[in-house]
Amino acid sequence: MRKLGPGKLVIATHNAGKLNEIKGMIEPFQIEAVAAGALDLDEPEETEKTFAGNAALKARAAARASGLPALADDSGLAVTALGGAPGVYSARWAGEKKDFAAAMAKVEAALADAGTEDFSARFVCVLCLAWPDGEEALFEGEVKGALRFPPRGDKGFGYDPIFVPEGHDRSFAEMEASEKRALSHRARAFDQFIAACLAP
Ligand code: ITT
Repeated sequence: MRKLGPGKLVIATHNAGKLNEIKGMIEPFQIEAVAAGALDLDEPEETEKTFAGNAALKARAAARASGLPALADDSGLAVTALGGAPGVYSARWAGEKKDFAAAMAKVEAALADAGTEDFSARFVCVLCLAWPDGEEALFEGEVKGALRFPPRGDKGFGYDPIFVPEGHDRSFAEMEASEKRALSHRARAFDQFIAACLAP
């Protein structure tokens, strides 16, 4: 696998929650993380139906526009009783205003409509590293858990207040960043990225 040497890496996301987590994970390495927003890069439309497809589309666009290697994250919440929804549409369920209180209420209502007692869910993250010459690599991570209502906690972002990871009794939004980092879908995908591209 092609290694990433010291230098700049574009973090191809416009989501501040993701950006913070990824910056924290990259900190120990000799990599200078540059946010897509700081380079004024466009936010491409996510037209694919898979996490991998959308991660690649975002990373490719950022690498091409910047001439630098770029790392994109496509992620979401997959609820078992909803057939994996909201899945790749997790951001869209929050609408244009990015209202995640509304998105979490939508999930709760959909579960009530389904009349199910199965509240199991997982968070999925696919990272794509794209190089300006067109080479790409994908890394995937997931964390299993269960949904719990009402939402609890004020840390994290997105659907964190309703997601309780397996083996724990607090939601991601009730955990310190370091605790979430030890468990999360993003951290698991990131560990694979480190092993393949950053470790000597
Ligand atoms: P970028 O495409 O610019 O990265 P986005 O928010 O549109 O930002 P996605 O299309 O990947 O990103 O949407 C994923 C959504 O899933 C995101 O908006 C969150 O609400 C949710 N999500 C992903 N990871 C999460 C996490 O660790 N905790 C809570 N919610 C998460």
